[in-house]
This record gives sequence, C-alpha cells and structure tokens, in this order.
Amino acid sequence: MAQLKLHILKPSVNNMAARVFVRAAKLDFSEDDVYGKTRSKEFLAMNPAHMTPMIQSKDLPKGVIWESCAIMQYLCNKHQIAKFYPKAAVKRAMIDSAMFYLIGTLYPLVARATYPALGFPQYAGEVGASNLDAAHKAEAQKAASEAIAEPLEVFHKFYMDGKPFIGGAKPSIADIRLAATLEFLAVVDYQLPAWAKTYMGAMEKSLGKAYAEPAADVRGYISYVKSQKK
Ligand SMILES: N[C@@H](CCC(=O)N[C@@H](CS)C(=O)NCC(=O)O)C(=O)O
Repeated sequence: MAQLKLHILKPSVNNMAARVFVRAAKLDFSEDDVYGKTRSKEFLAMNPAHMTPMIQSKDLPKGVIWESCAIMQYLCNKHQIAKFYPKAAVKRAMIDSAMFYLIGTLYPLVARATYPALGFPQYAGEVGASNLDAAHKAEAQKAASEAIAEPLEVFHKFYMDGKPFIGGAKPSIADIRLAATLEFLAVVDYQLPAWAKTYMGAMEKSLGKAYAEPAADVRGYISYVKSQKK
C-alpha cells in the first residue's frame, strides 16, 4: 500500500494542484475522495480545519498536513524533487512568493468571481455569503472578476518575465498552482489574455496525463454546472 494518502475533492482546483503534482512527480500515492466527509467526526479529528487537499503520512508530526502549496513544498523537500522546486534560495524565493501571492491575492478574487457559479459556499463576511439581494451579489461578483486582470498581469510580467513558466523553461510547483487556479475561470467564461491561454496549453503539454487527468475532473464539474443552467 502507498505510504502517502491524498484526501481530495475532485471538482476543486486547490485539490487539482496537489493531484497534478503527485502525478507529475511520479510519487507512490493513493487517493481518497472525501466528498461529503470533510466535516465528519473522523475527518475533523485528523484535520480540524476540514480542508482538502490533505496528505496523510506516518512521518508527519501530526499525521496529516493540508494547504496545497505546503503539501507540494513538503513533498519536494522530502523527496528531493528539484525539478519542480529548484534548490537555489533565489529561485525558491520567486516560486514561494508567486504561491503566497496566489493564495493571498489572486485566489480570493477567483473564488468571489466563480464560487457563485460553481455553487460553492463563499466565506463568512463576504457579500456572496450575506443576506444581500441578488443584484448586490452580482455586483460583488463582477467587481471580483474585473480585479483578476491585475494579479494575472503580475504573474505574466513579474514572475514569468518573458519565460514560458514561473519556473523558467520548465513548470514549477507555482505553475501547477497557477494553471489549476485558472481552470475555474471557465465557469464564468472569463476571457483570459492570449498569453494565459498559451500558458495553460504549455502546462498541459509539458505535464501530459499528470495534468490532464485531474483537470478532467474540474472541467467535467464545470461542464455539468453549465449544463444545469441552460
Ligand atoms: N488554501 C487552501 C484552500 C483549501 C480549500 O478551500 N479546500 C476546500 C475545497 S476547494 C475544502 O476542502 N472544503 C471542504 C470543507 O471546508 O469542508 C489550499 O490551497 O489547499
């Protein structure tokens, strides 16, 4: 049995990042779909944050960790995977910065723009989760969608800076996290800039099945959601 167990939710791009990574890195892993179980007593005993992706491995101090970027960093550190997370401190600084910027700035905008269409709950305190009427919620969703252009351009101009990937000539864990995130934008027919379309294609080409298989679950969910709206 694989030592590494990945607890996942298939329609999620947070999960997609970790799922692409374990495949691309050719790790020995098993996957457990925990749909409907993340708030169960058993799951909360392991992970009080009820978050997926979560990895379970005996060598972890608490048996599990969650947070997609931390999972990828840990597995690269543990298995010495320099291919996706180069060892040089300066290279790691850029990759780490890109991932923190994504989680802290881009992702909340993507969530506000797409979660209403995906049927996912929004975070407490946000317009989408409030008792405000549909017009206010639509306005908030539109504002979030419009705000995505700026951080997207930062990834392009600052982190990629003329190179095909944040990682340079080859994708890094930050690229896996960014490409997965951008998959959700299809649910609102967000018009990605040309460079981002090329980038997504290059990611899939570079990682092949490792990318395509988890992406198919996200894309399948988006197609299902869209078909329900017709
Ligand atoms: N920042 C986290 C976000 C994780 C997250 O939001 N996970 C959601 C799915 S998209 C989840 O597991 N929700 C289940 C729950 O809260 O019960 C990451 O990148 O891993």
